[in-house]
Amino acid sequence: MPTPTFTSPDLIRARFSGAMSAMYKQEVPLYGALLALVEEVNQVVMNASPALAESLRRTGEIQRLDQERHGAIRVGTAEELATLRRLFAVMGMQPVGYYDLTTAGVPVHSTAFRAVHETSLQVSPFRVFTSLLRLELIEDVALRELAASLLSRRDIFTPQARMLIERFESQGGLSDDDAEDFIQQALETFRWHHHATVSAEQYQQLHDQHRLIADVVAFKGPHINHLTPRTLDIDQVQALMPAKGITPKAVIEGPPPRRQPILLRQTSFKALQENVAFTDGQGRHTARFGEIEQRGAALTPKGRALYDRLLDTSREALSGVPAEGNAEQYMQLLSAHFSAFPDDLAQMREQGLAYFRYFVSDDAPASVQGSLAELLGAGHVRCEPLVYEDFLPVSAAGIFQSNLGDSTQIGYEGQSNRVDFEAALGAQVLDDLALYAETERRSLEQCAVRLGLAVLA
Ligand code: OOG
Ligand code: NI
Repeated sequence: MPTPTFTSPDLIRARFSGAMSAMYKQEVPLYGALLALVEEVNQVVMNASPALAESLRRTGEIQRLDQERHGAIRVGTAEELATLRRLFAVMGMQPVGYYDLTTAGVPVHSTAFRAVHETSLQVSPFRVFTSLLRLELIEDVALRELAASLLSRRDIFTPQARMLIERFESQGGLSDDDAEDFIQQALETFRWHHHATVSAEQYQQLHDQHRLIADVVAFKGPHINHLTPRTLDIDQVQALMPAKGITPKAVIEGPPPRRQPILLRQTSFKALQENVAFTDGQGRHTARFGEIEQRGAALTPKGRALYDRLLDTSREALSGVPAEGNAEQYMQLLSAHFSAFPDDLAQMREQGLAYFRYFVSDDAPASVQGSLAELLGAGHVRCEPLVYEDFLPVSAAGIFQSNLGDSTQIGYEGQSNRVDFEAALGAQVLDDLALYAETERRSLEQCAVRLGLAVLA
């Protein structure tokens, strides 16, 4: 028998991401408007800054820019989460990181499914922020039982999707035809359902407990609730949104504007009020929204600790949570506090605050001597910061809250519970910092080989 040729998981992911974007554009036309605006601004930024365009070319980022997006879904049971893990594995996506949102008053914990190797990320950086509802946090016993019974009665995967996941696992891959079929079948899980599975009264009860609970429990599936394109200038897009009929949330989450962007800045537009059919009549549900993000350098543990400290002190200095009324004051506080974070790549590198990728310059000699610092100084080696591929818990909570129309921040008692999350997932989540460190190390090894050095440090 000839050996079967399988479609690369990276290509399945790239195609799935494109199919999802097309579906969401149809479902939420405002997402299409946002995409067009982001593309327009990205083009203006690249034209105005040849240095940035050159750095995007050198890292290959430029090819992934216009197809770059992340989405988010919320599921209700361990079985749903574990099956999603297997579904995402078909597309070369693995769970990275653990995010506990209960401290911010959102009864979920989460991970991000994404590709982990730099070559895969370059083909498609598509990521899905995936949250599991923590039913145990619903205090009302009858309501908790209602939620559990609704969840136990639904299957969010098509039988054909389940079959193709199993085939992928047993064969070690999917043929082109199967991959195409898989993409269509997997898409069904993320589709919007106009029909709710509950009565109007049950919906109200779930909703009154927490709006998120109604969103997770009252429908046939975990509809994709947003898709987020990557912009090169989030302040610009935020400023231009109103003119396009899009109302952004009050503040951009994450670090303040900088010459050298770090981590992740995000803003979203308010969730839409959509008509839904309950089992006994018409109603409305608010869940789906649009978001944009600007990604910057991935930070080392030292850099991240500094970021967390500066964010905390900025927020402590603000009276209340960032909102409409104090948005300007918050941005000023952020900028003032973050002046303690070097805004210069050489300093960020020398102080060990960010991860980098190293490249040998085209005109470097075939063999050289020297330390990394010396070779960088001589221009034989260049570096670019690694892009942050993950999420930020405080920012994610802000995005959740703005879309749940909820400005209260009362945390649930207790208890980050990574062990329970991983038991539900059926696997451990990967450590994002280890992934960045490995990418950096691989790039140094490649440079050493090219320059005829045993090591480069
Ligand atoms: C997820 C919100 C978090 C982000 O970009 O931080 C998120 C959700 O609303 O389900 O997507
Ligand atoms: Ni998001």
